[in-house]
Amino acid sequence: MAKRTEKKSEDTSTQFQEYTSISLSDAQRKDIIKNMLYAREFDLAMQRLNRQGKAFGGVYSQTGNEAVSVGSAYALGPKDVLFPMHRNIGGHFVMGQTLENLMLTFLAKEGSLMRGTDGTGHYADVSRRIYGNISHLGAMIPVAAGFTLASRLKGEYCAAMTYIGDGGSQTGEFHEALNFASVQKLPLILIIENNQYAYSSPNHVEFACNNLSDRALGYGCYGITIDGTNPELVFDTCKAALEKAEQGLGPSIIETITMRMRGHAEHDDFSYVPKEVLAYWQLKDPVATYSAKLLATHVYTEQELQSVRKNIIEEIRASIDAVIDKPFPAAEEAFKNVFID
Ligand SMILES: Cc1ncc(C[n+]2csc(CCOP(=O)(O)OP(=O)(O)O)c2C)c(N)n1
Ligand SMILES: [Mg+2]
Repeated sequence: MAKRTEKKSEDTSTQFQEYTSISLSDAQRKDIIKNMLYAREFDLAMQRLNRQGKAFGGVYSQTGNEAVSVGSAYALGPKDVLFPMHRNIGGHFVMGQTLENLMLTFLAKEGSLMRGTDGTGHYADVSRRIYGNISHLGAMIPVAAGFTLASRLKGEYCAAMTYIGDGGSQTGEFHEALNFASVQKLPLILIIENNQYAYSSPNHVEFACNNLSDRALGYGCYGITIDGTNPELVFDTCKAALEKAEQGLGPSIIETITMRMRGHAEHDDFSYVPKEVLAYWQLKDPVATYSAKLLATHVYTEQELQSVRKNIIEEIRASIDAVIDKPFPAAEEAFKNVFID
């Protein structure tokens, strides 16, 4: 067993990971950090490809959101479905999406799941139970609720997990879907990703309640607000919500508190975000703090974790090389699968 090393007094890297799940095995913890690393490294690769003019359209960084996207999707049962949003690349990896499919889609290449017509992951992959991203702003919540109702009408059961931002939580569709899902007691898990900003608007100009999960009382469903940087806390909270849903107790709103560490998309220099706020959240970086926790608890040695990361970086590099010179779709593709032939 590796020797426990003395923690330096200025090392704050583990202090934010105090919550530990009692239901996760070490093998599952390894799986969680691996998916978080895929998410982080994919994100960094997209930022680079955007600067090189190769990933165009919106590149919405999810750096800082890995504990939410991975911890939540990891809690899903084998029949449950995922409706991810623009900062949930981690969930795609958890559901078994391949790097090749993601790279083809995000680089808008011919042969991708969106036939090259989209570069921000608005695809559905029924075989992997991924349905999304319909819109950034609330339109996905009623569809996810409807998906669970359709299964019920067919005499089947599946829960749906979907996501909305702090800004998107202020739309009419949020209210209509939550109200309907609560009345029907649908197995809907709504994760609110409160990353402090909706584009350049901070929380205090978006809503006046203390916590966005307080709204659950008004709908008659469950609501909780948690730290969104600890994947084990996110996992356990989602598992508990999924269990309630399966018992017929209806939807849950889980507000996860994180920080958007970059601009809304890569074109935005986010100069409106105070530097000291970013510095505070940098200390809570979910990938760094969870890595530190897994080292401190001897789930991984430093060398093992470094090699996991290195292999992921190499895999991502290879997937870029395999896809980058593929053609874009023919212009006619843009006219297919629209409302009128
Ligand atoms: C009807 C409509 N208005 C505006 C936009 C542009 N838009 C997309 S996401 C977004 C802000 C979303 O903020 P939030 O819900 O907090 O999610 P975040 O991007 O912070 O994760 C805006 C203004 C849009 N897509 N649709
Ligand atoms: Mg936001």
